[in-house]
Amino acid sequence: MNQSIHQLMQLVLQGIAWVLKTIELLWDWSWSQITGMFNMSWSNLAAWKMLLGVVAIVVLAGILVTMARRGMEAFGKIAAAFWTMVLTMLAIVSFVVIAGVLSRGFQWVVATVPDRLMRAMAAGDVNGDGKVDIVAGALSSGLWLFEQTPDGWKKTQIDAASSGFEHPVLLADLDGDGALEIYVASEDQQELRQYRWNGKTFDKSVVMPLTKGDITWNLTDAKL
Ligand SMILES: [Ca+2]
Ligand SMILES: [Ca+2]
Repeated sequence: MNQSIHQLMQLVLQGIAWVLKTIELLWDWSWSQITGMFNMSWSNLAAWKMLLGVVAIVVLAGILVTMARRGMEAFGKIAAAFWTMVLTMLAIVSFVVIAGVLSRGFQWVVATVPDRLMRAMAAGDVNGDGKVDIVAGALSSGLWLFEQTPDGWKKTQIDAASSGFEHPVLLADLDGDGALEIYVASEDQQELRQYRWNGKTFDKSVVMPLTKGDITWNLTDAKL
């Protein structure tokens, strides 16, 4: 499709160039005839030819006046048509640009993890740097942290020994100190765990055991 559009544009440009070249040729030939008539020697002409020449000059003056008036009208129409064409092209191009931006966004990969399933993700500032992080629980590759840095998203494995089919995560400030903790249902390890940022790394503790074989669909916080 892109190649067809380019070919169509080339055809349109070639057509416009051909029309302009034809107009230029006709203009040059006609103008050379007009100037040639005024440059010729009138003194040796017969009286009837001089009279015919005067009539021709009067007619020519009328044609030039009409041409100037029509030319002004044509210039206005050409300018309006050109402006309409520019606006139309901009409208079409804006859709193409929107499609391009959407495509770019679709191709934007934050990070990848070596796993085949990741059902749980939560967003919040868990390391106190003022920027929102993403914490994710993968099927078997562990618990992951994605941080925003000036160079893009930085991926860190918080705990390799945490896994489960759902492996849900919750970011909440349950101890009320103003900082988010990470709560994770580590199903394979049969533990509901808490991770707290100590300024350098995460301290892990067990909140409660989980029953073997249970699926922990989700974690949520609530005021009881
Ligand atoms: Ca952060
Ligand atoms: Ca807290």
